[in-house]
Amino acid sequence: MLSYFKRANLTLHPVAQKLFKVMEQKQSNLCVAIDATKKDDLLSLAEQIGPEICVLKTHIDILEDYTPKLNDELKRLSHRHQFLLFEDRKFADIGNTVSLQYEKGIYRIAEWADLTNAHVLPGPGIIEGLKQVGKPLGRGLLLLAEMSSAGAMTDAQYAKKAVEMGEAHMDFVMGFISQKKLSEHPGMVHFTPGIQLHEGKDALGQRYTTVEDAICRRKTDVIIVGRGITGASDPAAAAKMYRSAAWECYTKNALS
Ligand code: S5P
Repeated sequence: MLSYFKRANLTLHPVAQKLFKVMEQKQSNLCVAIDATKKDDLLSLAEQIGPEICVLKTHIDILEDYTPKLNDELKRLSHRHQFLLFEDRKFADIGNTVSLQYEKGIYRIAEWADLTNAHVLPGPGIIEGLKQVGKPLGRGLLLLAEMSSAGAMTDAQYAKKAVEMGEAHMDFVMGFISQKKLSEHPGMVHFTPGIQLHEGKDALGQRYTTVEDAICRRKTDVIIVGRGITGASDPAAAAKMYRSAAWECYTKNALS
């Protein structure tokens, strides 16, 4: 398999290039989902795990004390620790509406998030709408091709369509949220949520698989870990452990 370093040279997408380089420099293919509802918790966790991650994933709309100043604080942290910011907005509307949701409103996502994501349910207009806003700012988009939750409607046919839509818009789409590698294009990055140390589930339909299963066997690129790290008694130590496990799988893949 190609190294991330080689893949950086096989894509023209500015965010994918930057991500591959950060991954190689930091030896990290770990994205942490910090689903905090207070901004101090978000910032303090980001500060603790910053050195271990290539991407910080946020749900900005769950914060109870959001102020626009947070955008700058997140940007500062991302520069200091060299990680990218991913707002997990999961856009799902017609092109015109999502372009407004992405650019305007309170959160101004396009202003600070290097990447965001969208469902493909509405068809390619959603990509066009987000692209109008994000491409001039040098942003990137991930498409949700498969979901981790039990009973998800993202079957093989749906995932195939998502990949086709993504590959037809590679000037803005840089990858997928999926449970396995779906696209053979070296520039497409696969992010996989639903990761913990052991297989299992939560009380609300989330399903977990392991780092080894996602990266070694299903050949995805970046693991997304939330409560496995943020709920640990020492989140920095947990992040270190997930990072090295995921990196070890990647290096094994890259050698094969
Ligand atoms: O299919 C998905 C897609 C996403 S982006 N399943 C997911 O769980 N996610 C997100 O990943 C979810 O919104 C959450 O922020 C994170 C998983 O968190 P965890 O605590 O279950 O690891």
